[in-house]
Amino acid sequence: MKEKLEQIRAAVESALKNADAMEALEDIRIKYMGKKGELTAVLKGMGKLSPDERPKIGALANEIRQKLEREIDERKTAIAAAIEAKKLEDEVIDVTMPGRKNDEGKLHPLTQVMNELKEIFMGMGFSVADGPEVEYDYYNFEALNIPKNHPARDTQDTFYIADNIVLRTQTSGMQVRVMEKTKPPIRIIAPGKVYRSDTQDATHSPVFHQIEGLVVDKNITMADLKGMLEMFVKKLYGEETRVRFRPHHFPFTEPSAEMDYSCFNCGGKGCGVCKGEGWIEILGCGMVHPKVLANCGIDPEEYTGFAFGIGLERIAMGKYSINDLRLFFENDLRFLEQF
Ligand code: 2U9
Repeated sequence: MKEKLEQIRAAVESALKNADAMEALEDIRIKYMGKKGELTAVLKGMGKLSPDERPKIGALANEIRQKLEREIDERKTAIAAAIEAKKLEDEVIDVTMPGRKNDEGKLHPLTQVMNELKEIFMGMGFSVADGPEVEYDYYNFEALNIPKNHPARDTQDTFYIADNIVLRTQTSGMQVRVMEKTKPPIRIIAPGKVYRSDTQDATHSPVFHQIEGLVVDKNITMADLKGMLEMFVKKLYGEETRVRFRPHHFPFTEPSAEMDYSCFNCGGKGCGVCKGEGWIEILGCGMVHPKVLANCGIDPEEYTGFAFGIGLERIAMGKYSINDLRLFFENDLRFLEQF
């Protein structure tokens, strides 16, 4: 037994001399002191020794084991230090070198415009309403006084998911839901994506963005509509901006109008941006149709309201002088990086 132990000690010592990597040291440890290692086997066989032999051999075995463990540890520390030293020698860091520039993420131009408009309306006391893009026919059309045979529902304009489910063509369904649940006063904006089955070109896309707004309370008049929307445009394009309203028609508002603002580029004289008009259209609006109020459970005798709808792409195109709407949806970094 004693010879066997001495043999193991000699074998390990010679193996250690040749071991110059962490892996080799670990292999040696396992070979001799692992669960099935040679030294471990000797220690396990101690029970078979005679009582006077056992303490002597036991002490020797333990001494050898401790020595080997210590040596392996020392070698491991030495190898780790050598690796670290080599790494430091190889990796020369020149702190005077210029840094590498990180690519900076940016918000999409439409998100920037959306955020700007939201901020303005929130500053005027509006809260933001959120809702589904896949919408019931009822919320997208019926409640808004657009009956079954109305041309606005034409399958050429609307993506139908099922008989009574559409991709929303406007965000108005959200306002209907709020009116169903809330007693006026109501002052909300409904921003989001909307879908229309248009053929794509420089000014049409099957998906685009809207912000709609709705105010309902006692004694709300067309004067409130005009005052609030004028204030909005002045906040967006500057205090000197003027607005004008032209009569229009929407099924969900009566009376209805479209609003133009004096060209931000020429101030109204006429230029390339406003195509010589001096005015640029920005939104549609009107007094909420009494039938729509009634559909949503609000008594049109007691309450009145106004609503408006703004197409975001048109505003962004004007703001950044972009002449093709498709650029917003192609995600070409050369375009997006400019904002
Ligand atoms: C309810 C009642 C009325 C929302 C309105 C418009 C006028 C409008 C267009 C702007 C450009 C659509 O994106 S666009 O093509 N929208 O002109 N939208 S009034 O009226 C509502 C909404 C909800 C309950």
